[in-house]
Order: sequence, then C-alpha cells, then structure tokens
Amino acid sequence: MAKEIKENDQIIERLILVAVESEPLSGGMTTEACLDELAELVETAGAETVGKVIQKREKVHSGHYLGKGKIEEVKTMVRALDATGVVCDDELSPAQLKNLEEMLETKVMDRTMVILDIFAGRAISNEGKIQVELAQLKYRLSRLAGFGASMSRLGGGIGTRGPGEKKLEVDRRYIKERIAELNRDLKEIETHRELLRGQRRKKGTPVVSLVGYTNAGKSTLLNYLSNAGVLAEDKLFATLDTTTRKVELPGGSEILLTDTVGFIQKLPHHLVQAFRATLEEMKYADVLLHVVDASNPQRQEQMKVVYETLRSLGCEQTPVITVFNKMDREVEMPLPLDEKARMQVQISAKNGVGIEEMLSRLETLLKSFRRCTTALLPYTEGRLLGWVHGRCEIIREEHTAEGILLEAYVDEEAENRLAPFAVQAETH
Ligand SMILES: Nc1nc2c(ncn2[C@@H]2O[C@H](COP(=O)(O)OP(=O)(O)OP(=O)(O)O)[C@@H](O)[C@H]2O)c(=O)[nH]1
Ligand SMILES: [Mg+2]
Repeated sequence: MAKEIKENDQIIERLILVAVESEPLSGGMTTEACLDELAELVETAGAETVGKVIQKREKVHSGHYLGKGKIEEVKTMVRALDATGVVCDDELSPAQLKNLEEMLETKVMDRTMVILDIFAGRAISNEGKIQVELAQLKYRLSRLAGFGASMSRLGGGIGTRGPGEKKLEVDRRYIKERIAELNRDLKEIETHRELLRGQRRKKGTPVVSLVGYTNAGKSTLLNYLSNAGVLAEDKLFATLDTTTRKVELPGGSEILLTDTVGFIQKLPHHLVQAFRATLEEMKYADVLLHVVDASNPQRQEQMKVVYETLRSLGCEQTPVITVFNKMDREVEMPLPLDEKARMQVQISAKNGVGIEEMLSRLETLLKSFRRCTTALLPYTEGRLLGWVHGRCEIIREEHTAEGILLEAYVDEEAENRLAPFAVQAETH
C-alpha cells in the first residue's frame, strides 16, 4: 500500500513514577528495582518515563498516597518536565486516586491500570480478550464508588484501551450485565478446555508447564524446542495465551510443553482472578520448568514471587526443575541454591547450550514417576487390551499360548484394572 499509515495519532504520554518506601522493606525487591520494573511496564504500554520519585514514609498515606509536601514537589516536577501524568507503584484506592488527581492537577494512574492496559493491548485469543475485559470491568466497578456518576477519564493512553472506548456510556448496571455475560462465555471455554484435558490425560502423555517471571525466556525456550512461533520479545508480558506443543525428549518419549503468561510482583488481584483458568493449567502439569533469568540482578526476588504465585494457585506440590536461563550473558556466580526444586540446570535458550542435558534430566524425572507393570491378558480380554493401548505407553507386547504378555507404563487406574492379570516381570 502506498498510503503511509501513521502508527498512532496520540501524543506519547510522559509519565512521572512515584513510590512509597516504608521501612522495613518487606523482604522483596528494593523500591528502586520496583520503579525500574514499573518504568519497563510503562514503556511496554507505549509511554515514556520522564521522572521517578521515591518517598520514604512509615506507610502509604491513606487519603492521598504521598504526603502533602511530596505532592507539592511532584506537582512542580509535572510542570517542569511537561509530564502528562503520574503513575503510583501501588494499587490506589478510589479515594486516593481522586484526591491525588485533584491535588496534582494531572492524570493519575496506578500499577494495576498499566498492567491491565498492557494485557488489553496484547490479548489475542478469544479467551484472553474475555479475561482481560473481565479484569478491567471488575477493576472499574470497584472504582465506581469513588467517582460518583462520572467515570470518564478523557484523553487517550494508558487506562483507556481495550473495552474502554465504551466507557463514557458505561454505568454500573451495564458493567454488571457485561461481567455476567463474559463469565458465561468463559465457562463455555472452560468446559471445552476440560474436554481437551481429558483427552490428553487419556493418551498418558506427560504435561510439562513453563513457568517463571515475565521476560525470563519461556517463549524463547518453547520456540527453540518446537518452532512454535510464539511471540518472544524483550517486553514484559509478551505472552498472554497458552500454547502447547509436543516435544520429543532425547530417549524418544514425548511430552506436551505448555507456555503461558508470566508472573510479576504485585500482579493485580483482578487479573489473577480473571486469568485463573489459564493459570490453573499449571495445576495439571506433571512437572514445572521454572525458567529464571539468571542474568537479572533481581533473580532471587523474582524466584520468590514465582513460588508465591504458584502457592496461591495451589501448585506447590508439583515437582519443579529450576532452569537458569540466559547463561550466555554475564551472570553473577554462584547461582542461588533452590531448595524447593528437584534439580537445577543451566541453559541458554538463545544458543541452545545445556538444553539437551535439561531434557534428559527431565526425561529421567518423568520416568521415575511412572510405574511399570507386566500382565498376562487372556485372549478374551480384548476390550481391556484396547483400553490399555489408548491410555498407556506399551513397552512390550508378546502373543503367547496363554494370552498376551504386556509390559506397560501405567497410571493408577490402569494399574488397578490390570492388577488381576499382573505377573512378575521376567528378568532378561
Ligand atoms: N541473551 C539471551 N537472551 C534471551 C535468552 N532467552 C530469552 N532471551 C531474551 O529475553 C527476552 C524475553 O524472552 P521471552 O521468551 O519473550 O520471555 P518470556 O518468559 O516468554 O516472557 P513473557 O511472555 O513476557 O512472560 C527476549 O528478548 C529474548 O530474546 C537467552 O538464553 N539468552
Ligand atoms: Mg512469553
């Protein structure tokens, strides 16, 4: 096309980021690291960071987040730097948001709005879009109280994307109706997903999930292993949808490898709720590959956030292999010892170093979970034989005078059904 398409008519937002640092730090990331991460989020959302302010305070001001003096300072900064808005690192209450906007005389956002905005811009699948809209509407509904009748936030940019176009006409009832509708759609998708899960289970192929902090390299690893063509880029939350690919392990067995949304500290509550179905996929994994960006100075804090998120999803029992990725970069040694993991490996998803070994060790671990059974099935048990074929991996099958001698990897149900015919395995 000859016509030049302007990327966007909107002016790029110039934002000042603010955070409150209260002592003692809660053991996680430093406030500076949090603000750096917020700056990355802002950039991913298409805006620019023009200033950062940290206020040391015993706790966040319940009425207007920052103290009065600091607000004056930020207000002066807004004018001096020609900023178009302010972003707070914590989720603000409706009252805090309203008061701050009035006192600063500029648009105020919080971390949640930025993350929701990124998600809105990135959701591709039907399910992803529904989940994001649901999270945004619930967030908006919870804020409606503070704004009375008017919910409009004029101008473009962060906080206005996604279903936001309709926001001017939006009222509480509409939001509630829409939420109910979206919930119904999601239910339908979940039923379908459950069906697929059942089919997968039947085949007995182990499911391995990639988990990890956003930008750790999960999609890059999946692409390396399967040419999946999943979007991998140096942006936070590059992936929102779940992709599953079949991957062959060095010994010839197969797994289903799943890549999904990454974690981040202070992941908005509404988003976790909306994405619960996607995230819960991890619950059905036999093993989690926890991908860590070993070159990131905050790697240990990021690992902690991942474990906390896994716990909140009820996945703390699933065996974990910790995969220290990006080892081709400059990496501070020694690597942290991850006591929760079954093993830890070092790889580079970019150049492939260490991946073969990671797969062999994964294969060994998966094999150790499976039990092997030998059974002698009479020729009259044709139906059971067919069922075992559909469900289990057969290692040996011999037609003998007494029946079919079968050696197979079994799960609990298969083991139970084969129990009446079990025989001692011959030792070769
Ligand atoms: N140097 C180097 N860069 C890597 C490696 N693995 C991934 N990257 C880069 O890290 C960035 C993030 O990679 P992704 O694969 O998108 O990360 P992700 O974990 O899927 O991120 P989200 O989808 O946002 O959760 C990309 O720019 C990759 O090229 C690696 O082994 N070495
Ligand atoms: Mg990804």
